[in-house]
Amino acid sequence: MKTLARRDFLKMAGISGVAAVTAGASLASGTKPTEQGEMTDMPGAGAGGMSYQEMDLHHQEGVDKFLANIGSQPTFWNNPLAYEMDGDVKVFNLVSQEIDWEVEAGIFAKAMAYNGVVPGPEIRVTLGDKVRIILKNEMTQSTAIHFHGLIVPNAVDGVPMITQAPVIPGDTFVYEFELKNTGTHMYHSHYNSAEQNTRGLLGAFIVEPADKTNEPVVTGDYNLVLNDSGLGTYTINGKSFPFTQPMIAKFGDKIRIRYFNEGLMIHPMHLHGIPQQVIAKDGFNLPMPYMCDTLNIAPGERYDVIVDCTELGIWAFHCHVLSHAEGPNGMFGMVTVLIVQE
Ligand SMILES: [Cu+2]
Repeated sequence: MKTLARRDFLKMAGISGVAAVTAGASLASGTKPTEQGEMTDMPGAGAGGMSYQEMDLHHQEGVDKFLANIGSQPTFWNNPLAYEMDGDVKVFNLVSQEIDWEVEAGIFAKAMAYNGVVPGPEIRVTLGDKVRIILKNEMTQSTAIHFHGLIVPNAVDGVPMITQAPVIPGDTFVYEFELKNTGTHMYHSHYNSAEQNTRGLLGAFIVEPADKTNEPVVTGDYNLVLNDSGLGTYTINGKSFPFTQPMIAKFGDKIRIRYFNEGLMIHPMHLHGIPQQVIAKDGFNLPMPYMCDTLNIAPGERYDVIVDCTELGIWAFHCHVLSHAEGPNGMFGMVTVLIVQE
């Protein structure tokens, strides 16, 4: 990931100087995680009695925090899981644990995570590969892994009481199969899933074709995992604005964005300034790619889009259910930007 100096960002934005902001008690977020993980944001609530100056200050604080945070999470967009070879089998290890996960700086939520990160690390393999995924459950709840979108033998479909026994605390379960279909897929819990998936037991599972001749040639490949509910806020890759990271591209770059919705709500993702070309749905390449500026992603869906970075600037990129993105205290939740530099 390229880094962007703050002065360059401001220069690109055409901002010669940002008003000095005093550190206030208020966070930019309009939503706060709770012990119960309930959504507590109330759009419009909290504006009562706030002057426009206070509202402007809170919005500014959020943007300043976002700028200060750029580059602080180098694995934000791609966090591949390493594997070991056992003969011709790629062996991946996943450990599920209950952890405190920092959704915003200094704000921790009760999460469930694979290998200590939300989302879990990306598994990226090639069509025809043989994989072994070893799950060690270190949580206080039972669990199991479902490989969402992959064509696998029924015995490794990961649905407790239907295809396997629950993986109880302390136990290990081994999933082994061969990759029979390509595309953008995911792995996630299929047990107490409204809680386990939204608290973080999920990750990208990408199967590339062995022959890449027909794959789009891109300068960047970004995973954008949407989630809600379990961590008490709305997240992109486990983080809520202003603690998301920007996508940074150069003029003329062509980038691929892979969307995943692991939450309980729909999230129409709107990129300002540049259209998105949708090339695949649920891992299936579309016979007729189409253009849009807002792409609705329902729970369980994946979409692949291409963005031609033909317009310079800092383009807001956010969920257009606006109560997932902005309140009287500023932007929060499912917000990031695409920066197209010279
Ligand atoms: Cu949303």
